Amino acid sequence: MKRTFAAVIGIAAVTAAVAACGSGKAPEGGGGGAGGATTLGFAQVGAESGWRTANTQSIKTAAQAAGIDLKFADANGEQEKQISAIRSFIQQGVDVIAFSPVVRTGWDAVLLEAKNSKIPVILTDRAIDTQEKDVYKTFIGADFVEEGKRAGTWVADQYAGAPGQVNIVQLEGTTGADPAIDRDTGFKQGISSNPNLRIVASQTGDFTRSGGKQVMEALLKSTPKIDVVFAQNDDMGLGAMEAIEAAGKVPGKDIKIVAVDATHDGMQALADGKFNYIVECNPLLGPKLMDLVKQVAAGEQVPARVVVPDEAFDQQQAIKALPGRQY
Ligand code: GYE
Ligand code: ZN
Repeated sequence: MKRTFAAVIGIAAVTAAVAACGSGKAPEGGGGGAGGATTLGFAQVGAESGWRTANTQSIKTAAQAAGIDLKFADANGEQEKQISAIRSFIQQGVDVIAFSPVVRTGWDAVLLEAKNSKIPVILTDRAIDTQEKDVYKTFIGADFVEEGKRAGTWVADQYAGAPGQVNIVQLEGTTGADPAIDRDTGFKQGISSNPNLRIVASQTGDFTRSGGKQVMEALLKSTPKIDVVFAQNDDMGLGAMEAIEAAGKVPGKDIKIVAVDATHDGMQALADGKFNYIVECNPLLGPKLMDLVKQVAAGEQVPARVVVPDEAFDQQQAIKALPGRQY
């Protein structure tokens, strides 16, 4: 039974490969790698956070496991660099291009170039705004509005029925980035059920630990009473945690910290009681991405949106989950 099944898969795979090379139906931009391996050009945001490091690792490992020839570019957080990386992938004639857009806008020109070269594009992790049609095949990633909403709802529930105004500061991610915009939207929806909750300051920490620390240091000086920090990622929350400690206050008690990502360091802070709640954002997109790469390279239809589901953790749940976490 097992053997028959494997054989069928083997034949199906061979047929798909032949179809991809010879039918003329498959996208033609790609020169392909040596021995017919699919070539993927991936343009990464950078290495701003623990999430990003885990995401890069997942993509590299999964490409290798899938036998995909990966060309990896790191844009160091700069859109221009990401655009030139994509252009160079087009020139090299890769089979598929995937990227995680630094910001939401400004991609139309380069995506039209990819389209004209018949190279399919997959948005990974972050979405874009575009007026152009059919410039990407699919978008794989989390629902950032939902993540923000879960964080906001937790805060609203914590202070349900408590008297007096609750002052929240938000540490935003990279300005113009899809997760920064969406988590802000979702968080505001989440806290809207409790009129005592007030966002008294909201500033970007660029999704980095140092950014979160700097912003928090300034906010601790300028804002007399801060009850809650909503950090749009763990790294900024960890930076804020350091700033709070340096100011002689106790993170998790004097000032609560709610974050998004659930990376190892964030989960450790939560287990230690220095964070209060984390909404997960799973960075391990590699395996599913490689499936999609193979499908679009073969000219197959793929769903326009692939949502990656997330969990959420309080202290007890973090203590339980930590040992088994992969990132
Ligand atoms: O939450 C943050 C990273 O796009 C989901 O980018 C990603 C975000 C993630 O820098 O840590
Ligand atoms: Zn979005």
